[in-house]
Amino acid sequence: MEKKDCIAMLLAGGEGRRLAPLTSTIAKPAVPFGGHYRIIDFPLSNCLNSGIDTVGVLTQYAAESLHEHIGEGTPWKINAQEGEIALLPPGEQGEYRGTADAITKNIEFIDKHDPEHVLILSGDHIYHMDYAEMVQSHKASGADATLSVMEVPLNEAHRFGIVTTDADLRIVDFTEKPAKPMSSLASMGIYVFKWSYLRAYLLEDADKAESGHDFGKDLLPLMLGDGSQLNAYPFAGYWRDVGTANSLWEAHMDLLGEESEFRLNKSEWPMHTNRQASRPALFRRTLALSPIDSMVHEACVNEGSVKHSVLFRDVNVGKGSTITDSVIMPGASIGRNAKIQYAIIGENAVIHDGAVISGSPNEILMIGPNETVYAKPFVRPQPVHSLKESFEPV
Ligand code: ADQ
Ligand code: ADP
Repeated sequence: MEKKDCIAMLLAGGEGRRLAPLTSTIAKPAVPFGGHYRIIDFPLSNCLNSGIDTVGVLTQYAAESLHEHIGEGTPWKINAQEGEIALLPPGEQGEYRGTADAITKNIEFIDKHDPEHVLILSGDHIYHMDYAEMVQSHKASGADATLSVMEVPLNEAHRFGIVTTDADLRIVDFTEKPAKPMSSLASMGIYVFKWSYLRAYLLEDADKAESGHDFGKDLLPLMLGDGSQLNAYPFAGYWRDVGTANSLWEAHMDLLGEESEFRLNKSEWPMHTNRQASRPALFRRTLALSPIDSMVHEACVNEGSVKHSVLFRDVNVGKGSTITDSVIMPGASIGRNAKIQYAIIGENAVIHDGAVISGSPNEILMIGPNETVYAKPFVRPQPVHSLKESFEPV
């Protein structure tokens, strides 16, 4: 096989516990985003637009949801003949114990392509990024590894790997998710390594009983401790880790308004997914008139009132229902006179007439895919004491 300059390995196997119940049956990277897409479409489209034609996708938790979405990878292929988008679930060597272990267990795949550099990506970020520029900076500096970094709000810094650099952008300190962050320069979880260098570290780490086999917790601190040259690559664009309900909700709100912070589909940076946009949205005659400050996608039928929200395709909103500051995923059905605010409603969920789902800006409520919500809270029957008490919805 022809030697590659750079291939990408896309980590997509995490459980996404903080996004439960949205991730109860699907992997976090398969969660719908922005009307047409799933989160993993962002790194996959970035690869295509950056000229990276070989991508290994590491799947584990709810892998089928990603395998079904990605298939042969045709929508993200630069050229039908060259390169490959390969699905790499755990094989005979057993489960992926951490992000680094997922790469170690696929050394054979990487060796087959014989790359000079390997780009490690995460499946749960919303951004447009030209990886070719990052790889270029990595080559120019001659670093062993280059980490993409950006400033995040200090009160969120505890969610990230935090780096300190010297004046030449060489990393002098890295702490994974510090309880009390001293700086707000965050690692974006996007790394470029010289393959020969990373390969040696992966093999060393594999045998360590005390290691969690994770890039952020184990490998990067070890490399830094050994005096390796790790450089920072500052990223200036829009980037969000959407691992929590609030961050996923905020990234959707960033799409709205005239001054939207993030535009999904730029002509110079097209997004690709596995389905074509189809039928238009339908607005029946409604008192509230058209949706305000919202994105409404194809085949929606809206008879209610929609404000500052994102409706994915095939969403139904019945008469008298109000939807504000919310995200309604594909196929969700909202009955009549329901009230939804500050919420994320999962794919194909069914919200019955009169149901109220009311969160707040600090507490976004999530309803899982295919879940049903009734007007009155349904309380599961207590252990049977008397027949009369049991099986009665309260
Ligand atoms: P986290 O986002 O917490 O922090 P992690 O949970 O390791 O990192 O997830 C990274 C990616 O790897 C996700 O896409 C996840 O699905 C996937 N993944 C997790 N475990 C996996 C496994 N066993 N097999 C395959 N894939 C797996 C990381 C870094 C931080 C950095 C943030 C930026 O550790 O330093 O600041 O990303 O978001
Ligand atoms: P999730 O955390 O939603 O399960 P992943 O499966 O991708 O998502 O794993 C992320 C890792 O971060 C897990 O090991 C989890 O224990 C850890 N983690 C979860 N919540 C936090 C938090 N608030 N701050 C730091 N780490 C966290």
